[in-house]
Amino acid sequence: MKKHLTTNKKLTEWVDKMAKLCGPQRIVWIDGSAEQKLILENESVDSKELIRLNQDKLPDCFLHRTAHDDVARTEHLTFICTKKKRDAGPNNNWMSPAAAYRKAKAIFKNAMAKRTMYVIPFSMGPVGSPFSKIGVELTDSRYVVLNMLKMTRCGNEVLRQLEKDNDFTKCLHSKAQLDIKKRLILHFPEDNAIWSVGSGYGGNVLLGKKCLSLRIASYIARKEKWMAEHMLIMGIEEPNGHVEYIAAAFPSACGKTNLAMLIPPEGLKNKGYRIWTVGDDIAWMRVDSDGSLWAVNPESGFFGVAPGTNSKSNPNMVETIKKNTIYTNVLLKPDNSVWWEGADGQVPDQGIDWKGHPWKPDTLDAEGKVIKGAHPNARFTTPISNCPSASFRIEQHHGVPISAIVFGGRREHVAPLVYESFNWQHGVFVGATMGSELTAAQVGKIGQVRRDPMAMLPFCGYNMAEYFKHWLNMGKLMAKPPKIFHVNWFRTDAQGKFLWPGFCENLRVLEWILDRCNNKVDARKTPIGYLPYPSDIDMTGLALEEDAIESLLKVNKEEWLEELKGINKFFNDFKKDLPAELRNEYKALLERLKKDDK
Ligand code: OXD
Ligand code: MN
Repeated sequence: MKKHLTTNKKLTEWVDKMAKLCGPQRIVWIDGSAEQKLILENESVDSKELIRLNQDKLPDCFLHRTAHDDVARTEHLTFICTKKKRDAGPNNNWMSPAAAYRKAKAIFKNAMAKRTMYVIPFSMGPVGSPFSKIGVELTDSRYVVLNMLKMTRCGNEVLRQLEKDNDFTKCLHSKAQLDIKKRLILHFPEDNAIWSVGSGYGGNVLLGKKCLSLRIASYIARKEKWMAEHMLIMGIEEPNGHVEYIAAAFPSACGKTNLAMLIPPEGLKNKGYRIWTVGDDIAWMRVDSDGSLWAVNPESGFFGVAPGTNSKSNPNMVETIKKNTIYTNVLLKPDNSVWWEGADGQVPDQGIDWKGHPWKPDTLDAEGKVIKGAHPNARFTTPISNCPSASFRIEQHHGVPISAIVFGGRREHVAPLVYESFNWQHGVFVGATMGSELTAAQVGKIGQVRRDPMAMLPFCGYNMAEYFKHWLNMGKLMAKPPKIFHVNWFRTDAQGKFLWPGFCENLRVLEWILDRCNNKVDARKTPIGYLPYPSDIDMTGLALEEDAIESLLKVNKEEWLEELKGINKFFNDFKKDLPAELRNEYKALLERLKKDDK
């Protein structure tokens, strides 16, 4: 493999120092070439880290299985390590940098013995864009390298950029023994560094993603006056050919990826709508000289959840993952292709499950539960360039202008299908009080609301009270701030049946949102914000139950008064740090609800 190109002393000295700590047998610099990718794939197949899938059906596709206890992000082992505990806030686990380095060093010591240390220079955002940030990840996992090649721009072009930029996030990862008792995901915002050890699961080890692009980036963004958010970015091409962009934040399992690449339902497609996908998970946003907010997706791939992905939920993703994709923890079929619960087609009559065991449908485990073929958090990693709806703006250094910010959660009651905030400050309150109900898939009482402000609770790299202040301040920097909305696709009727069909039909709501942004429709003023008149949501080709749209757009005063009690409790966690503006918004909403006698 080729030698590296860098003259960046800060980088070479750091690589030497980390190599001394981890004791690898050799060091390989990732150059981003197709030849090197092929070598790594072949080596991974030989070492059984990857299984080559049926190349006729799934060209350039591979399967990887993680350790059984290493299948999701481990939030309780994830820490923000700042000198002062207050800087991490009540929303984060905290460790002092000294204690964290000491603990982690003991695990990293010679952890890469007899292994290769790969040096991955990567850029989050298009290389050279003023939005972008460079990181360098050191890892002893080929799986990590092959994933990073899809999820980020990496290799020699980034090293060349580093000759000019010098600064980078120092990312160190080792699988070590993949021992959950020796697993730590540590962030050192004051040192611009991330150390992750003992895991091989994407969210813990693809350090450009949640660790850099959200936790570290949110910390940097506050200082540099921009925003790093857990948001999809999508372009909506309107019948007149104009494309408007929105950014949207939903907690996990609320359909962010599906929304980002939806195909319009017949009625709207005939009108001339089309969707362009910019990103499905992360948005970096800056105020430009035109006074509006512009966004880039720092990633270049999707790391999506496989179960439930099918031609109804996400036809564009079904196309995207047919080639050049790494599947993790899905079922292997006898023909060497893959399957997961909720995939298209028939359930296979046999296969090898995500744990590597022979599998047949409807087999029960010792506790009487059906054994799954794929882990519920099984994933695919695939480049955005595979996606039929990928926006041509993805590589543009300036990103896209954002017309609307949309927050959402999973609520059976309370939140209507859509509402618009009165202004930026009220919109920040709407985002800060966002919540989702726990489902049977999560630990906790079903129906209980978990607050997840701006869907950033696990990803904000500093005190969330300061994050709210930052949002409020950003509004003041914009001459033309995006309008802020809240949506809820999950409202149910008295029998517990969903009132709204969701999926591609959600575009009907986005159409109203854009009409509001362009002052094309009036709205009904309610205590919680502006709501649509039912006739302003285009229902062409959609048959809903009678009165469903009225029920979807109802604001129930009693439910909202109850909701405010939960919000008050949540706000109290931030004590005196909570910005007065949010307290005031709380009081104003309470007043409006009390006054409202409808
Ligand atoms: C993700 C997540 O993987 O939010 O995107 O957990
Ligand atoms: Mn996410």
